[in-house]
Order: sequence, then structure tokens, then C-alpha cells
Amino acid sequence: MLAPLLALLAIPATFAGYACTDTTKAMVSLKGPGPGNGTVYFTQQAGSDEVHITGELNAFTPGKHGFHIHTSGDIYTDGCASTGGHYNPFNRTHGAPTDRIRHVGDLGNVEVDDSGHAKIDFTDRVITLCGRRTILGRGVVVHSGADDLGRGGFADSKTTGHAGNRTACGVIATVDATK
Ligand SMILES: *[C@@H]1O[C@H](CO)[C@@H](O)[C@H](O)[C@H]1NC(C)=O
Ligand SMILES: *[C@@H]1O[C@H](CO)[C@@H](O)[C@H](O)[C@H]1NC(C)=O
Ligand SMILES: *[C@@H]1O[C@H](CO)[C@@H](O)[C@H](O)[C@H]1NC(C)=O
Ligand SMILES: [Cu+2]
Ligand SMILES: [Zn+2]
Repeated sequence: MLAPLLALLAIPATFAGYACTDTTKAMVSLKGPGPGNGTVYFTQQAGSDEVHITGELNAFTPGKHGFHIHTSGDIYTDGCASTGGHYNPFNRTHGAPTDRIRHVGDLGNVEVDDSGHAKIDFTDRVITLCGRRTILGRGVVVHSGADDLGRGGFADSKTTGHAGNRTACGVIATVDATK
């Protein structure tokens, strides 16, 4: 009787998002409608703003593919289409990962080799697993074409990087960081 009441009282008045303790790790399993699949991991140490992104993609078409965090993790209602637009909590325009003005979700391109494989290994300091703007539970989308990083001059360059269809997607889930 008392324990649930105390648990309720322990909820802070302002929701501060996901609290990182030690190492926080997350993963996404990427799957069709288009060709290609893969697994990508996100790792962040408590107190650091650096997120390490690692993983492998397989069976994608060779070349550059736009690679983004989308706002919603809903891949269930309408597949990759229901993951919304690029995660953009600061209402910016689309850009390169290295641009000051970018969507939080703008991770640029992954480069797939002639055998359909890409090894992912980079860091980003704009996305975060921790706090109010956590990417946990949001979507990751791999597109059919290259992200022009906002510089292509197409109608959708400043919103989506003109990256084409949503080839594969998945939901970012927490995993045990000790494994
Ligand atoms: C990924 O795609 C390849 C090629 O289509 C397929 O052989 C493999 O089984 C797929 N893996 C998963 C986990 O879906
Ligand atoms: C976002 O920015 C656009 C212009 O870049 C503006 O029209 C729109 O009202 C802004 N939305 C919010 C919620 O601030
Ligand atoms: C995007 O998907 C549509 C419909 O499936 C298809 O007709 C079109 O060729 C695709 N575009 C690219 C660039 O893959
Ligand atoms: Cu995208
Ligand atoms: Zn974007």
C-alpha cells in the first residue's frame, strides 16, 4: 500500500527525460521495405556529449545513402513512412552533421561499398541519448539516395536533403551497456 505511494511521490515535478548513469547504450535494427538491413549501436558516457555510432549495413545498393534520426519510432502504423520527419526540436533547416544549423537528426550519409556493405563508425555531439531530447524511442531511416546536406538546390534540400525513398528503418531501443 505504502510502496506505490512513495514511488509516485518520487516522480520529479519536471520530466527531465532519460537519466544517463555510467554508459548508456542503444541499438536499432534496420529493415526494409527496400533492399538492405543492418544493426547500429549508439553509446554515450554519462557526463559526455559525445555519442559513438557504430554498426554494419548489408545488402544495400552501392553509394551514399541519407542516414537520419526521425522524430517518431512508429514503424508499426505505416512502416518507415510513419516515423515522421527528421528529428528537429530546435526548428532548424536541414544540414550536414558538421553544420551549425542542422536538424538534430541530421547524421549525413553512410557510404555503401560495391558489395552492399557499410561499416559505420563515427561520433556526433548533437544527438544525445540523455535528458529531455533523448533519441531513445525515435526512428532511424536509411534512404535510397544521397543526402545533399541541404546544398542541392532542390525543393526538399532544406527539409530532407533530397535523399529519396525510405529504404530501411528501425526504432532506437535501450540495451544493456555491460554487454
Ligand atoms: C539482410 O539481407 C540479406 C540479403 O538480402 C539477407 O541474406 C539477410 O538474411 C538479411 N538479414 C536480416 C537480419 O534480415
Ligand atoms: C519554424 O520555423 C519556421 C521558419 O523557418 C517558421 O515558419 C515556423 O513558424 C517555426 N515553427 C515553430 C514551431 O517555431
Ligand atoms: C521510390 O519509390 C517509388 C515507389 O516505390 C519508386 O517508383 C521510385 O523508383 C523510388 N525511387 C528511388 C530513387 O528509389
Ligand atoms: Cu531521413
Ligand atoms: Zn534533416
